[in-house]
Amino acid sequence: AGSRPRVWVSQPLFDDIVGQLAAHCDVDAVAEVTEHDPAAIAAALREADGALVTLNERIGAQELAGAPRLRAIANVGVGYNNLDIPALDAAGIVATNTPEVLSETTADLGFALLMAAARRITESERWLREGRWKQWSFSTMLGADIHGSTLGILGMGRIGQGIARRGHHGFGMKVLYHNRSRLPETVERRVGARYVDFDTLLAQADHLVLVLPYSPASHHLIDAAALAKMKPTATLVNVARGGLVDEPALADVLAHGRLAAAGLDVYEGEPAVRPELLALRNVVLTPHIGSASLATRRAMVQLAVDNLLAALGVGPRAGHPANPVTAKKTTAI
Ligand code: 8YV
Repeated sequence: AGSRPRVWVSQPLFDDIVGQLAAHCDVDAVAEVTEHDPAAIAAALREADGALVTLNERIGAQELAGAPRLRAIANVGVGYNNLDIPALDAAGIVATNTPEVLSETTADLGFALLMAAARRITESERWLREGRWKQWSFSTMLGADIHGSTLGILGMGRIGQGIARRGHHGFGMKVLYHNRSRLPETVERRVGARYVDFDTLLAQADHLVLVLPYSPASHHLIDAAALAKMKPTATLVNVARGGLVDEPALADVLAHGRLAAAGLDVYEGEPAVRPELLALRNVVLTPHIGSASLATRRAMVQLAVDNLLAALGVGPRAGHPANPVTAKKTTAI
């Protein structure tokens, strides 16, 4: 007892929120945005009791090897595939994430990408800016309808439910979903979605949105075989993790008219985006901004700070982080 925990904050976040840690902890905060650097992470964790990290930091057995004091890692983000949870469990380290606070903001972006891809919004704008709009024509930029179409949702957590509600209540869509487990009927009714098996979802969706966690079990779930089951007129949207999709296979169907369009916020090798995707006109690309509204990013950092203090046993809610994550929650579809 007596000594204050030492915490490492891996990225510049919001100074006023991160500053709350200083009331209870000695804070070692990184001042500049950095990419994943295993050696720097290992060095930073050597003396740390706790860490506040983002998806830029991938932490597993190797990074933990020289971190005898580490007790808690608060991830800023709902997805925590950057953390090796079994390795953290084995080392007795509590991990937390930030669910709920970002669900509606991410559902908004999912819908924005769906609409932009289906109605060819960014493609149209590029074409216009290139000076190619010489005369109005009846057949310019024909796309696919959103209202009244069939929306498929793969992964029916809180973000998926937000997308379902938008589609059902806002756009009169028929909403189908597939998930590792079926939702209670009351929830299905509230969000207006019907459970189907994976192949039915692929075959019937006019627009398919991916919002499931990434894990080894969901790696490349959308591969060439899955894409071949989709309608050639369909749109694919990914606001979850890039590794869910076999990107060369996706680029191939988009290039050859076997899938109409895609809206992607996440990439397997991000921040690198494959040249095959960059070369396509029928794909809308955003730089992992699903949760990027100011209010939501602030709420995420606040929740992560609260979780970290609680897990370290200091501050007003000492001992009970609201959002612990454990290995068993990472099973996939
Ligand atoms: C975050 C995300 O921006 O929550 C997630 O899973 O991917 C994003 O909302 C990211 O995790 C920041 O670390």
